Amino acid sequence: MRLGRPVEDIVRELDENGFAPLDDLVPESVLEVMRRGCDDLIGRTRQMRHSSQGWQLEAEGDGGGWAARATGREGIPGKVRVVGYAHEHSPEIAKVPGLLGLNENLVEPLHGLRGDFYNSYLWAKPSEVGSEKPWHQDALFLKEEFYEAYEDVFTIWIAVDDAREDNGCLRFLPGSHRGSVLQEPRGINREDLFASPHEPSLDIETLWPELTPVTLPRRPGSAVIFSAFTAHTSSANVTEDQRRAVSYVYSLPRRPGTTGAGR
Ligand SMILES: O=C(O)CCC(=O)C(=O)O
Repeated sequence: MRLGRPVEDIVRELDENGFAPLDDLVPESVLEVMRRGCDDLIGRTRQMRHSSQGWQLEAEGDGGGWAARATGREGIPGKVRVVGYAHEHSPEIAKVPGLLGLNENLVEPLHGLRGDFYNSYLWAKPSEVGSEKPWHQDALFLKEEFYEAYEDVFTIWIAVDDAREDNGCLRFLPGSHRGSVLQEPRGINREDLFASPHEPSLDIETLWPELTPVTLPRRPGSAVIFSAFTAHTSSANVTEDQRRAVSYVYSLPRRPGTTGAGR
C-alpha cells in the first residue's frame, strides 16, 4: 500500500478539512480481491426481496430503499444499496485490511495509536436506481458509550469502480468536523434510526452557511479517509454503470491528554 505523500500532509488535511484523499492507495492485485468480494455479495442479493439486518435493497417509490425498509415494502432483487458487516459475509472483503495493513500503515501513523476495527460496508450504488445518500455525519450512528473509550472513527472509503459526479461519488463539507459537534437531523427516530420516517438528512446551508461542499471523484483503487464528524453525501446513480465502494471503519482510542470533544 502506498500513501503517495508525507503522513504530516495527510494529518494536516484531516485536521483542517475532516477528510483527506488518498490517491492510488490499493494495488491492482488487492482491487481484484475487492471486486470478487463485491460481485459475490451483490450476486447473493438477486435472491432477496426484502432488506434485512445489514443488507439494504434499493426500492421503487418515495424514499427508495430506506422508506421501503421502514414500512416492510419489497426492494429490487440484485440492486443492493449497502451491506453492513461486509467482512462477515465475504472472505475477500475480510482479507483486505490485512493485505493492505490498513491499521498499521494508515490508522496508526495518522492517529498515533492503532484503531479497533469497527465495521466494513459495501456501498454498491447500483446502476440506474442507486439512490442518494443524504448529507449526514457518521457520528449519528455511534452510541453514547462509544465515547467512553474512543474519540472518533476513521472511515477509509475505497472506490472499486470509477466514482464520478454522474454516478454518485462522495461530496464532503470541509470544516464541518470542527469541534467534533454532532448535528442531529430533525424529525428522526433516535432510538431506531432505521425506523425513522425519512433517512437522516442535514440541511447544510443552514447549519454551516460559511462552508462550501467539494465533490471528490475517485479512480478505482483510490480512497478517502474521513472523521465521523465530517458531513458527507453522495448523489443518485442514474447511469448504466454501477459505482461500488467498500469502506473500512476503525474506532480511534482516546489519546492521553485529550478530553475528546465527541458529543
Ligand atoms: O458510498 C456512499 O455512497 C456513501 C458512503 C457513506 O456515507 C459512508 O461511508 O459513511
